[in-house]
Amino acid sequence: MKNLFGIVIIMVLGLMGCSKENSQQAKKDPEKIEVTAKEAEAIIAALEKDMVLIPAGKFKMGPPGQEHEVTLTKPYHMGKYEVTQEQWVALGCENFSVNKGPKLPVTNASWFDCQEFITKLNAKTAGGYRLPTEAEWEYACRAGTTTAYSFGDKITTSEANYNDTKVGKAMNVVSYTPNDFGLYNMHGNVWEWCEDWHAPYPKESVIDPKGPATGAYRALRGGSFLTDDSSTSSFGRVHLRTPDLRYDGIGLRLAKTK
Ligand SMILES: [Ca+2]
Repeated sequence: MKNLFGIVIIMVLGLMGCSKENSQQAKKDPEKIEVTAKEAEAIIAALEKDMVLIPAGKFKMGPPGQEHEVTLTKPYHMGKYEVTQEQWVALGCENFSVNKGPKLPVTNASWFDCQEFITKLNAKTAGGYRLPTEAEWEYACRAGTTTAYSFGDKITTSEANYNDTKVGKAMNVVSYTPNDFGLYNMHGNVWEWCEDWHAPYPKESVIDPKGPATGAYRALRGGSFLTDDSSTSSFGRVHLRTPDLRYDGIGLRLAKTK
C-alpha cells in the first residue's frame, strides 16, 4: 500500500487569523481555485454533458485466476474524466489537493468527502449521481476488451500517467488517449473511489454486484501516478481500511444511474 500511494499526510493549516491591522490587505492565495456563482453553473452544466452512457452487458471481471462472469443488466453513465478541482470547488467542497489546478483531478479526497460532493451535486441537478460500483468501474475501463489494459496487455509511458511515466503528480484530466467508451485516464493518474465495501471475488457468476452490505474497506480502482503496471491495469484493485482518510493520488470519477 505504501508504495501505491506514496502517502502524504496533509496538515490542514487553518487560515492564520489575519490581525485587525492587515485584514483589509489580505493577499489573495494564488493557488486557491475560486469560482463565481455564474461560473459554477456553467461548470456543473458541462459536467452533466460529460457523462458517457455505458451499455448494459456481460464481462469477465477480475485478474487472471480470479475471473468470474458479471452481468450488468442496466445501462448507466460514467464520467468522461476524473472529477476536477474546479468542479469540486464549484460545489462548495474544500479542496485538499496537493497540486492545485482547475483542470487537475481533485486529490486528497476521502470517500466521505466524495459522498458530500455527490450529495451537493444531486441537490443542484436532477440527481442520480453516485460513485460507480467496482463492477461498473471495471466494465467501463475494459470497454469491451479482455486484455490487462484497454489498449492491450502491456502499458507504456505514452499510454497513461503511472509510476514509470515519472511525472510524479496528477496531470490534466484530459490526458492520453481515451478508451473505446471515450473515458480518459481510467488507467493511472489518480485512483478512483468505488461505492463498494471490499470483499474477495465470488467464484460463481453474479448479476449487478454491489459488494457486501457492510465492511471495513472501501474499494479503489485504476492506479495512480505512483503505481506499478499491475495496479494500473483494468483489474488492479486496492482497498483502504478507513474511508475517511485522505491521500495524494486518490480522487474519483462519477457514475450516474440512467
Ligand atoms: Ca484514474
